[in-house]
Amino acid sequence: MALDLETREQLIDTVRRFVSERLRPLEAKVSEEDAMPPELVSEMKELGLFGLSIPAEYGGLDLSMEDECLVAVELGRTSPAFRSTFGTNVGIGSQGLVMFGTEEQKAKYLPGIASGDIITSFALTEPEAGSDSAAVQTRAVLDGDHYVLNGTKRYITNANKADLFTVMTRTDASRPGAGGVSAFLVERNLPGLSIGKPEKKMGQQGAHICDVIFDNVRVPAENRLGREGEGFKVAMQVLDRGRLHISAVCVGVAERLLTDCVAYANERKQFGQPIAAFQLIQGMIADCKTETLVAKAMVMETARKRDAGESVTMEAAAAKYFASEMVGRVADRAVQIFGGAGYVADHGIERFYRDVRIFRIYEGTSQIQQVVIARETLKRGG
Ligand code: COS
Repeated sequence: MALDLETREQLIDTVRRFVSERLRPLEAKVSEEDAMPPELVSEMKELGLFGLSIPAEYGGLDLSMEDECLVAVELGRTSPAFRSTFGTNVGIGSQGLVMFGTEEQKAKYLPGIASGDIITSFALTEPEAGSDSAAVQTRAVLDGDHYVLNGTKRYITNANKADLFTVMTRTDASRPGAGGVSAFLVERNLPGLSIGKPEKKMGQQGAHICDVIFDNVRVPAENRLGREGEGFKVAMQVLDRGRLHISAVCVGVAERLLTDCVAYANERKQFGQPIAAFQLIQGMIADCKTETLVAKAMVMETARKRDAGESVTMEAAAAKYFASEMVGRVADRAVQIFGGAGYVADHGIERFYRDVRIFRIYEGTSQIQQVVIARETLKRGG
C-alpha cells in the first residue's frame, strides 16, 4: 500500500533519526564484537522494521515497493549489518510466504514475522548449488502426511537466529533442474535440524551466515509453499524483489560514503588548502555523485513499475548489477580520498569497503545479473 506523502515523510524522518542517533554511534562496537545489542533489536521491533513489507492485516506496515526502497536507502546510511537483523523478515525470509502462502500459513506465521517475534531465513544455496540454484540436492520425500528432508544449506543469513526457514528442496529426483524443486516452511525446532557455526566473513560483522543441516527432518505436508515443482519459481520471485531492496541499500551506503568524503575533503588540508579544492578530488566526488544518482533513479523507477504490477525481473537485475558495482567503486574512491585515514580502522571507511563487497555476490552475483538482463533483453527484442 502506498503511503500518503505526509506519512511517508514521517516514516523516513523516524528511520533517518534512528540511523543517525542510535545505529551510527554503534557501528564500530557492533563490528568489533560481531554481535547485535539486544536492546537495539527491541527498538527495531518497536519501530516496526521487521514488518515493513508484511501486509497490514497481519500487523505489518504494508509498504509499497517504492516506500520500502526509500526506507532501505535511509537504512543504507549506516553499517549494512544493522539492516541484516530484520532484512530477512522484510525480504527473502518472508516474501515466499506472502506471495505463495495459503491463508492458514499466513495467519500462522506472518503476525510473528511482522512483530519480529519470529525471525525468518531463506535457505536456497548449497555447497554444490550457488549460482546454479536449480541444482539443489536437499531432498524432500513424501512419507504419509510429512515430507522428510535431508541435505545441507550453506551461507544462510540469520540461520543462527531464525525460527522459520523457507527451504528449497528437490521433491522429484527424476527431474534434475528447476522443475523438480519445491519450497517448504520449516520451523527451527524440528528434530534433526541443526545449525553450523557462524562463518568468519570479510565484512558485515554483527550479521551472521551459517550452514543449516537437515537430518531426516519431518516437515508437515501442509508446510509446503506453493505446489510441488513450484519451488524454483518461488525462489526466483523472492529474489526479483530482494534484488531491488539490496539495490536501494547500495544507494544508501553510497550516499553515506559520499557525505563522509565531502566532510573529510573540506576539513583535510594539504598544500595549504582543503583537498576539496583540488580538481582530481573533485573528479572522484563528481563520479560518486553521478553514479549514485543513476542508481537511485533506476531503483525508484523499477520499484514504481513493480508497484504498478509489471514484471521487473530484468530491471531488478539491472538495478542490482549497477548499484552493487557502483557502491564498490564509491567505497574504493572513499578509501582513496581519505588516503591513509581510509586504510586504518578509525574512520570506518575500510569497514564499509569490506562490507559492500558482498553486494556483488549475494542474491545473485553480478555475472548472474548479466545473464538475467541479457536473456530478458534478447527475449524482448531490445
Ligand atoms: N520469476 C518467475 N519465474 C522464473 C524466474 C523469475 N524471475 N526466473 C526463472 N523462472 C522460471 C522460468 O520461467 C522457468 O520456468 P519454466 O520451466 O516453466 O519455463 C524456470 O523458472 C527455470 O528458469 P531458467 O531456465 O531460467 O533457469 P536456469 O537454471 O537457467 O537459472 C538463473 C536461471 C541462473 C537466473 C537462476 O538460477 C539464478 O537466479 N541464479 C542465482 C541464484 C541466486 O541469486 N542465488 C543467491 C542465493 S540467495 S541469497
